[in-house]
Amino acid sequence: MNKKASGPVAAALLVLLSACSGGETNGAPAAAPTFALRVDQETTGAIIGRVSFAGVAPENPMAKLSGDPVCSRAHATGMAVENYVVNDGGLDNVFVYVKDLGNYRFDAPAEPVKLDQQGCRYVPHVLGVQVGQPVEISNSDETMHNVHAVPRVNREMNIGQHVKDQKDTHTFTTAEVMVPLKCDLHPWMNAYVGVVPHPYYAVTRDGGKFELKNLPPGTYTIEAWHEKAGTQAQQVTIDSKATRGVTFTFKSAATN
Ligand SMILES: [Cu+2]
Repeated sequence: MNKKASGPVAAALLVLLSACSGGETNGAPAAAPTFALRVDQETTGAIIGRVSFAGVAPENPMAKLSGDPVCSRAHATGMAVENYVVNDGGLDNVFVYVKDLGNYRFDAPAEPVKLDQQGCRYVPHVLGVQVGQPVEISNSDETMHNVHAVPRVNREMNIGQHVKDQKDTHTFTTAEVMVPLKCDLHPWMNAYVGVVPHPYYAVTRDGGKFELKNLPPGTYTIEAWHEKAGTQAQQVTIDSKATRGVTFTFKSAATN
């Protein structure tokens, strides 16, 4: 009886052990633990790119600032929201990043990425941060804001900033492109944070320009995200010590 029972018990134990070690259940030995590479700085290349904008950008709506006198005083002639920021035919506030870097490991920088509330708007409107890197959130206004992140995979965050010069720090724990932020007190205020597990990200500026530096040689999917115009991706091969030019062209969501 004991001998008959030992068969299934032993098999169950094997399956359990195998599951715990993350290996196969078909009897093959468990795969060796994966190890992450460090980037060899001697061989890195770079991408210098631009996001251009085809056509005429839709006019950005004006924020209804009248609900808060501090906000309306800060913008005597009104303030448009930042849906489309086009300079010299280039689209700014596009988050560009390497989507599939591969098995590299990076320490999260201790230096915080900064997000301020100035004149009842987020500065910057689009930002990037590494997983585990602190985001320092500040309030430069003489009014109350709250910073409310509504992520899909990260933990929700809602920080009230009641007084001028209040500072708080938040850390996103999981990669997520993009995490929307909003202020529940001022409905026009929003921002977007791209959380990535590596340093290869940029936000376009000065007419759609961006750079991704110190990339290890390889073939990558480069994704470009814009809050209204959508997302585009392209494959780019980076050779050792080489710099590649990359161009994306967006158009208005209304004409897609
Ligand atoms: Cu606010």
